Parts: sequence; structure tokens; C-alpha cells
Amino acid sequence: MRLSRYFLPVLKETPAEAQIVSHRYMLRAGMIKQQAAGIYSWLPLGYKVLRRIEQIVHEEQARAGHIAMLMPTLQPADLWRESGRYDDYGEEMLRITDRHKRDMLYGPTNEEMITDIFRSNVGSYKDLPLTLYHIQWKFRDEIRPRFGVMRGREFLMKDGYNFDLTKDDALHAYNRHMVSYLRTYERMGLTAIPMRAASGPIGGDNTHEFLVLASTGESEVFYDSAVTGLKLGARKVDFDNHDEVAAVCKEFTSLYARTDETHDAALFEAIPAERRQVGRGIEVGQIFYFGTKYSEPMGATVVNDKGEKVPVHMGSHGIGVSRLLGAIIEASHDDKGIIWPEGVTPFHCGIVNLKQGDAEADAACESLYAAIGALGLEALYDDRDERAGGKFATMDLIGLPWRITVGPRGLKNGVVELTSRRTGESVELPPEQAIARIAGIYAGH
Ligand code: P5A
Repeated sequence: MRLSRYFLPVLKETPAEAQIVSHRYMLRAGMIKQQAAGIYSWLPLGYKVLRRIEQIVHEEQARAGHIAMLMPTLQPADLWRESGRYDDYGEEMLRITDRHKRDMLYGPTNEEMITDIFRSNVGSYKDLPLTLYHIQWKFRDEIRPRFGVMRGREFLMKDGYNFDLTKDDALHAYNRHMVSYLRTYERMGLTAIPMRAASGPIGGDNTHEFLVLASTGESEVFYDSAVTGLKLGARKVDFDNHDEVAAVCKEFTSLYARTDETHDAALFEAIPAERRQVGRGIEVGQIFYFGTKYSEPMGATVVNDKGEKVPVHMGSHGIGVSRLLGAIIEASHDDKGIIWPEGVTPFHCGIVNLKQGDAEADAACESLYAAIGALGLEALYDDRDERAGGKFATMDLIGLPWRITVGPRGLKNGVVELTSRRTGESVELPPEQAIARIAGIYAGH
């Protein structure tokens, strides 16, 4: 993309309404625009990151054997009357009446709808296990929408639902989600710690939240500092192997890590004092096992191998896709702007032409731009007729992890400059070598 033809409405001033750094940078970098409290338009740069996050989620769901689909945002109230949640959900639910005076709602979650789909189409234990998921906009009429996309009213969620014959199988589905989520967050450059939590309106006793540590997080968390060093890394996990998946979950949940809702002071005190940590975290996902809470009242049953009709065991599993943008920025920025991890960056590399209009510099930039495209990567080429300082400030603000700077002086010596946004380190290289470096960096992503 050439910056002269892109839509990147960067703001010079720091918006007064933004209280935390991720919200400030998302507004300043022209990623989002607020349309009403907690409701945002996703401008091209923000939309690109949102799509990259979705893509990682899809890839990791596929790896775990989960099946993508799409349910609507609007739902009939009658489904929620069946589960009893229409009245329970309270004021967070946006209720709508259509022209025929039918009660509708903008879905805050989809347990009822997916249970309806299941009961209409599945009848035998032979069709289990089954996990379906979608990535769809949700609406929760939060009392205090704030911090930009962190606590929105309309927000994008990945929500998945498992259907299993037995509690054991459903707990395997729970574990499978935990492991696949760990990899999902790591690919986004995040450390998200599974913490025992409370289940709230979704229900059930087994639930973990995934928290990214950040001083601006809304949740108070208590943990053993050793938990922050755990990494799933590139290890291969057989998602069909119950014991193998359970062993990974054990590794990640044995050390103390809880939110304030489930905090146990006595257990916490038992941790060696130097490892006891109290902090704040951003909840970027939550998984639940709730057994037959929805399948029983809604009649989602299968016939088992003895010919008996039994309600299926279920759980649901959510990732805050739009919230993740805020969480990643909270975890990765400096005083000049965002620093995108390679896994989610909107463009893989920036190209800054220090002397637009200089025939040699223009030609070198064009050929770098084409070479990056030929690698299947995307460059953002700042081809505007602007001062170098302004171009650097924009690149630093929008946070592309790598920048190639091209100027007549370097070209005389046959080199361009490759700069890491994270470390600020620059190296001078012939253009082909700079391209080879970029190719190598992204080979693993
Ligand atoms: C699990 C999937 C559920 O709704 N039902 C379907 C279950 N869980 S949850 O914890 O309530 O939400 C899942 C994740 O969505 C994000 N989230 C939000 N993001 C932005 N703004 C909000 N107002 C908001 N509310 C929830 C969180 O990341 C949460 O973990």
C-alpha cells in the first residue's frame, strides 16, 4: 500500500477522552472512530489488525478440530425464554421489537442459538464429539463502556460451543480449548495466564479466564510469579489425546493464579513470599464447562449406545477478538507509539523514502516495494512529499515492526537502512539483503 493513496487519518493531538495508552494510540493512529458510547467504526488500519487476529484464531481453531460457522447478531427472545435467561440477563441485554411486535435481542452470546441448531440436527451419540464456533459481533449494554475497544458495547467475539456425550468428554473439550487458546495468544505476542475465575451469567463451576498482565487491566489478579515463565512454544500437541492435553493444562494451572472473584488468601500465603504477586490483568478470553444447563431445558439430547435419550454435556469458550487489539497495545508500546508483534502487524514492513522525487530514491523504493509484495508480504510505502521527521513519527506511531529507510546518501554506497521498531537498532544493508532479512523474519509467522 502506498501511503499517498491510503486512508490513515493520524491525529496530532492526544484525544482528551482516552484514559489509557491503547485507546490513545488507536485513536491517534487512525485505527478506530467512536460512533456512540462503546460503539466504533474500524478504520482501515484497525480493520487490518482485527482481520489478522481473526485469522490466527481461525487457524488455531482448525488445528484443534473445531468447525467454523456463522450465526446472526439478532436473535428471537423465545429461545432465551426456553433457557430462562431472557429475564435473568438484565439490562445488559439490548432488547428490540420488530414491526410484527416480536421480541428480539442483539445477541450478547450464543448458547441458546447453538443449542437450538444442535437439537434440530443431531440425534445420535455417533455424531459426537462436536465443537462449533463463530466470530461475530456481540452487544452488551455495559453500564460503563470505557477504554475504547477494551470494554465496548458492540464488540467482536470468537465463541465456541462443545457438545459431548459424557462429562469426561466435555472436560476434554474444555482442556482442548485451554491449550488451543494458549497457542492463539502466544502467536499474537502475548502471555495470557489461565486463572481460575467465576462463571457469572454463563453458568457452571469449571471456568478459567485468560489474563494479560497490565497495570491498566480491569481485573485484580493474584499469582505465583513462576506462572509468567510458562510457554507452550512450538511443541506439537495431539488434540485427540485426552491425557496429553490434560497434562499441558495441568502444567499451566498448577501454580496459583486467580482473579479476585476466586482468590483464596490461605492458598496464596502458602506461596514463597518472593513469588507472591498481586497485580492487574486484561481478560482476553474465558472458557466454561456447564454440563446440561442449556441442553436439559432446551431438549438437546442424543440417543446413547444403550438406546437411551440423554441431554448432551456442553461448554462454551470465548476470545475477546476486538479487545485483543487493546491488550496487545497495552503490552507492547513505547512513548512514540505502538510496537506490533510480527504475528498481528497490519503491514509487515514500512518503507520510508527520505527524498521523494529523487529519481534514484524513488526507483529503489519501488523495487523494494515490489520485492516485499513478491514475498507474499505487505509493505506500507510512505511515498508522500513530507519531511523525514514527519514520516518517521508516523511510522513509529502506527508501530510496524520493521522499517526500511531509503535515501540518496545511502544509495550512493549501495545501502538502505533496516530498523527494528522494538529495539530501535538499525543496520545498513544492500537492498537485496534487507529483503532477505524481512523474508527470514516472517518465515516463522
Ligand atoms: C464464552 C463464549 C462468554 O460470553 N459465551 C460464549 C461465553 N464468555 S465471556 O467471558 O462473557 O466473554 C468472552 C470474552 O469476550 C470479551 N468481552 C468483551 N470485549 C470487549 N468489550 C466487552 N464489553 C466485552 N465483554 C466480554 C472478553 O475478552 C471475554 O473474555
